[in-house]
Amino acid sequence: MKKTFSCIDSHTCGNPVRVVTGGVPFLEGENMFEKRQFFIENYDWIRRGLMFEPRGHDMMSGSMLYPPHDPANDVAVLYIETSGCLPMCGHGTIGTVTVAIEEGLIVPKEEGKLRIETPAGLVKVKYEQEGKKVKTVKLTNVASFVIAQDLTIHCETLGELTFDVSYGGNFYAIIDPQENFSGLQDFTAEQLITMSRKLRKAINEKYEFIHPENPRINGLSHIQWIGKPLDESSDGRNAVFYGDKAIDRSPCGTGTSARMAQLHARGKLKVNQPFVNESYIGSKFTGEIVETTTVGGIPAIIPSIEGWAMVTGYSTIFLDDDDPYVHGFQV
Ligand code: PYC
Repeated sequence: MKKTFSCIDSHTCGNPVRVVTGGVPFLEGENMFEKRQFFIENYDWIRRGLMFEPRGHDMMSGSMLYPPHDPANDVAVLYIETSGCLPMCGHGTIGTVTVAIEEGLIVPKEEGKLRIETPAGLVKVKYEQEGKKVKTVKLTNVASFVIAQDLTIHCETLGELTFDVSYGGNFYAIIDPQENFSGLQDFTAEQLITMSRKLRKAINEKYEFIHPENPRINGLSHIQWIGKPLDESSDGRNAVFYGDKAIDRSPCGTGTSARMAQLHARGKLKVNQPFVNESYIGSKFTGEIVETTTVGGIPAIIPSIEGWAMVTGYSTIFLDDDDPYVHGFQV
């Protein structure tokens, strides 16, 4: 059997977003969270084939568009990545919106605005265009909150590390500079990846993290290393580890949301105070706390994230059962 997928490729601040426009499967479910579950159980081979080598690579991520379940919304999105199907992906949303608007995949109900159903909840978007090009995308993310502070874990390379765990659409361990960690600027991506993989496993064995309103969102998926910005005018810089071998090339939308929730909880970031966050490669998102709220009784913020994306090309991809690597591989 040979399946054909049409894709429009893009990148958000350096991190890839492959929007699958043809060949997407029909998904059962009443909402995007249930559809994500159905996809994982029945069609994960599509994600693996389109994301992993030889058709993708360690950092590859993407999305599929579905009709909204609530007619007040514009579209529903499934996120696919080397790491799995995230409940929410910020850079993925910015890339998906850019592709969808520039390529005419969505006709917005209201010019310059979109209401997007994600597995993690409703995400509202504003975008600005110059001619046909989308110049910026600003998303208002799901409620983000700190679930644990000052946890400790032993890192083989660095020794004991203290970290907070914060949710921004995914659960992040945030490792600030401290006695045993001078900051991400002193480490190569390879070193961060090797340490992160072991740390995530150790943290998940020692601690449990469950979303208070949706227990099916659980477990630490990402590690966020903090360090000195490359540009002195920026407010922060991160290196976000995801999947098994990836450091986000963008400042990570859900990671920046989690970081802002953590800074707010520690009294270091106020509502409406812009937060310019750099990625490992120095690309930037501007974040802001729009308002405060609670999630299951836990103090939370509603963050916004603004960034840009570029469409890089079209691809038609075959998943052919005659190919021994039809479902991808990682080395
Ligand atoms: O931008 O939210 C994000 C993201 C998650 C994983 C990679 N990027």
